[in-house]
Amino acid sequence: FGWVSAGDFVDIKYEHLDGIAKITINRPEVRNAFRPQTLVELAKAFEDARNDPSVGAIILTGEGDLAFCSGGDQRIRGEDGYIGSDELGKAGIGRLNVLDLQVQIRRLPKPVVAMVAGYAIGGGHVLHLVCDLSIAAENAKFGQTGPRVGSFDGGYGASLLARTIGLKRAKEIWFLCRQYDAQTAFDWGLVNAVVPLENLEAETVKWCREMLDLSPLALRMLKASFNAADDGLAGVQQLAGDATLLFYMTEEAQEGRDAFKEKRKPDFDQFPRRP
Ligand code: 1HA
Repeated sequence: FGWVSAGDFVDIKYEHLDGIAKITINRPEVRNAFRPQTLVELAKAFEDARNDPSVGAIILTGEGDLAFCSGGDQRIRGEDGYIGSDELGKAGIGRLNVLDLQVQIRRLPKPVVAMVAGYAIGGGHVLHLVCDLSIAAENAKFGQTGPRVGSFDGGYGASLLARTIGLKRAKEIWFLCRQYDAQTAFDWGLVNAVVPLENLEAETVKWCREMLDLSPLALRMLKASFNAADDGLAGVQQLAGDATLLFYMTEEAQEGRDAFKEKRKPDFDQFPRRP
């Protein structure tokens, strides 16, 4: 495909291609389960993709064909969360820092597309859920395992799932811990498309390229608008922040700034009081 590395990481790969950033969880030996370090690296890559003006769409995926992500690495789950082997695990204190990543993906004002081959399970399922779009390969499998392994994500993991596919189905997924194939996920509105595994990347890149042809500001406003109600005041804040961004670009707002700098009274009479 011609992806070019955009940074060196241990647990992930971060690459760019023609306006698209691809972030890959790279721990295939554990079905791309995440540890605290994985999430810190993901946060850095997403932050870079957010700040890079050449990036207009972001793909989140997992290395290999067997899994998108299998959630928290159960081998390093301590008594209060997932314990890192570096400074993140200092004093053996556990972390649930995937929650920060979920928020980051939703706040990031560019479309994020989950590219799912194999398992999207547990905390890995919630990661695809918080992405704006999901493209699945035919071998994709979706599900939550919390009540089986002694965990639950009652935040976006439950509420956003219910918003996405309905309350009864969301409760079924969480209460029974079954696995669902790609076709069922598509029928339920959990993914946007199902394609043969060999076409997964091409199809995902195609969707990204279509978005790259569109107005970035319109996409930004839409993402903030879709999230606003569900994210409460934080959602309103983001949408209002975008309104401020647009307002700053007007002569009316700039008159306020200029008057302050020129130590004069602002002249807002030149601007209409719109009906
Ligand atoms: O719920 C939360 C949170 C909630 C609130 C706040 C923060 C949260 C953070 C995280 C989570 C969670 O993610 S809880 C849910 C944790 N994940 C799971 O319960 C899924 C566990 N894995 C599986 O069910 C299966 O492995 C699988 C359906 C993904 C794949 O099955 P498969 O293809 O039969 O492979 P399998 O042989 O099971 O796995 C291959 C290797 O990967 C195994 O290691 P090996 O025997 O080769 O040494 C397996 O142990 C390892 N592996 C798979 N998933 C994980 C894992 N190792 C550690 N952690 C995993 N999650």
